Amino acid sequence: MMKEKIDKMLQELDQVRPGSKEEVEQLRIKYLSKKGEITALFNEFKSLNADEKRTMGQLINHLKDTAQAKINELKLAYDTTGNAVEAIDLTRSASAVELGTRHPLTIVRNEIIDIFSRIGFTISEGPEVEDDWHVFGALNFPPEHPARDMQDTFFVEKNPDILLRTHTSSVQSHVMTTQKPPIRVLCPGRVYRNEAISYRAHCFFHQVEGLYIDKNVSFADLKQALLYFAKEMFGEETKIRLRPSYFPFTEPSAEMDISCDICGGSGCNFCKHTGWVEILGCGMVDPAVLEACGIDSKVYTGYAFGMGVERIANLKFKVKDLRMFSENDVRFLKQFEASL
Ligand code: 2NM
Repeated sequence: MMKEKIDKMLQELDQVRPGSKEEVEQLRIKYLSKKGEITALFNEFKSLNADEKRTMGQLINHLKDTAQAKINELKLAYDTTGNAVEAIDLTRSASAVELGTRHPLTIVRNEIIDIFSRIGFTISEGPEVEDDWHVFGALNFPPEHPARDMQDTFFVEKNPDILLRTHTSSVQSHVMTTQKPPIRVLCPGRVYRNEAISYRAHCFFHQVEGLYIDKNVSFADLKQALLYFAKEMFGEETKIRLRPSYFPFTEPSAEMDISCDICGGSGCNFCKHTGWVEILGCGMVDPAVLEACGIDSKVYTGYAFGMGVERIANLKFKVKDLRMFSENDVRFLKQFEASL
């Protein structure tokens, strides 16, 4: 008789699905309050004989514990104001951790660094905010050079001039004034120029510049190093050509083209139907630069080169709008896979 009552209550407790905090409270009253059903069972229990007490005692205690635990659990579904809190499914497996990807400019920069490190270049880095001397003065830029104008360069302070570097050669000014030749450095980093932003220009971009100073460094050494770079970066069949150019810090100066690997030289939009695409500037370090940095230009010569990382990335990945590189759109960024 009592056993049946207990079993029935256990079954009810297992199946109750209260819809509000009040219904939970009613359940507590129904079973566990002074006038509750379980309390009534305890009163009934007193009139049982010793034998029955032994078996029923355990069952009633179990029922009471079960009811209490159930009600406590049901209460957790509501906050202090009685609103339902969202049930947490503890059995659900955790969502997979999504791995990030390297930024395309990082991928290209790392590849450039890797290629030149195999022929002895090491990395130097320096500040983005610089004084005039390290960006222009030491590098043979005359006082009236247009790059020194507010139109082209971002100034942080005037007199003395503090500015955002317009090329990473400023790092090489530091290296040349603080280290003795032989010097063989690569300077990757962000540079700033005061330009109107469009699909092909931004007010900041990224460079890798190289500098090699030693006794007997020649233009032939420069050409050989750059040919090696072009083949490693764009494939063994890649050809290079050098066109005479002008930079304040090098003499002679040249711009380097590589054979267009998009059309294979037959002519396309990318190479403007010339079969060649420009990828970097270079030259022999002007003796005036060496002297300004305290290096004897009668003993030492050097070559230098500089390239835009965005430019190389455009050639490798065919990105049409340069602004994509700085917008942090994950749908764009996720498309690139790094091996370095
Ligand atoms: C370029 C092109 C040509 C260059 C020169 C120097 C330094 F510090 F030696 F004077 N560093 N980088 C250089 C030369 C950079 O970028 C288009």
